[in-house]
Amino acid sequence: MQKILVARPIFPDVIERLKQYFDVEWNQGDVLSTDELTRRLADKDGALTAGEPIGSAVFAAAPRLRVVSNMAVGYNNFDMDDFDAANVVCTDTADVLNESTADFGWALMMAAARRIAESEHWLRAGKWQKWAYDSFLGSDLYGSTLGVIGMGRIGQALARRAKGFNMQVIYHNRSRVAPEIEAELNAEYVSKQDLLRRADHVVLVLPYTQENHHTMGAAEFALMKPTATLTNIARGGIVDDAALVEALRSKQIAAAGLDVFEGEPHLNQDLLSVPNIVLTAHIASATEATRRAMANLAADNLIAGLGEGPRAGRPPNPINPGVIGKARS
Ligand code: 8YV
Repeated sequence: MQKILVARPIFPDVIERLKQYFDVEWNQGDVLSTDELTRRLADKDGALTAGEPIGSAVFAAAPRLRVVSNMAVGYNNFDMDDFDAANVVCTDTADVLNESTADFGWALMMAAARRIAESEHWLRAGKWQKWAYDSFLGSDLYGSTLGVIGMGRIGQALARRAKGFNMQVIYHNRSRVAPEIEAELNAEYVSKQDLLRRADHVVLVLPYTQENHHTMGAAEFALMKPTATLTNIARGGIVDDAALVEALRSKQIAAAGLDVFEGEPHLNQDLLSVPNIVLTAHIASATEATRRAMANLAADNLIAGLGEGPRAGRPPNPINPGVIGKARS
């Protein structure tokens, strides 16, 4: 039997599925350090990960490793050049999380715009004595302009929901999406600067890459409306968190919703003392059904990638399909 490592606690029934095909080592404890992960992968043929950094140092120590299946749509934890050089297949769980993640983007955006977390903290602190006309005045979503940066599958799912809110949708992306998608979403392609100047609510749904590091920093916040909100459901590092703290404190923008952070799970502590921000712990895909679908898809990718099961040799979500079937180098 081939050997695999499941690097994180996941649903036990998914582990049982994997055991039908593999000799499974399952880490049910803390997140493995890179050294420990490397050590444990030394005799493995495959791995199921959720954000662990993997590149040439791991491959040098793990000569049998042929497939790494990430339980995520984002794979910025993988060094793709190293995967390609070593002929290691990697896979993601794209698509099954689109709708849950788009729902959550709206939840954060609405919470930020309508100051839900701020009001709740105040209420829980026992400060509510009377109704007041100017308590927690927020900004409307209905009839406003939604600016989506990153118009991939999740960005499109998010934009599709804007219709019910009668919002104008503008977007920025590496490249324009197909005209029929623009028409369906009633979305206008604009430059990043235009988007920041015009949008009432900016949502980030782009992958993290070196080029996207600090896509939103001081210069960008300066372009936004003082009534605007920023929501990040993409990756930490796309927003300069320290600059965001300043923009929120100085009321350069009205509010923010963050599900992802630079250096998470360790946060810039200044974020915690800013009132006009909603903070969640990287849970945009976290519904029971979606996390199950992600775990099962990650298992399917590993089973098929390692030549087992009904789709042997054809993993559903390969990121680098060109290396499938090539000998490890
Ligand atoms: C994952 C995510 O749960 O899919 C992604 O890219 O950000 C989340 O849905 C998380 O990355 C753990 O792998």
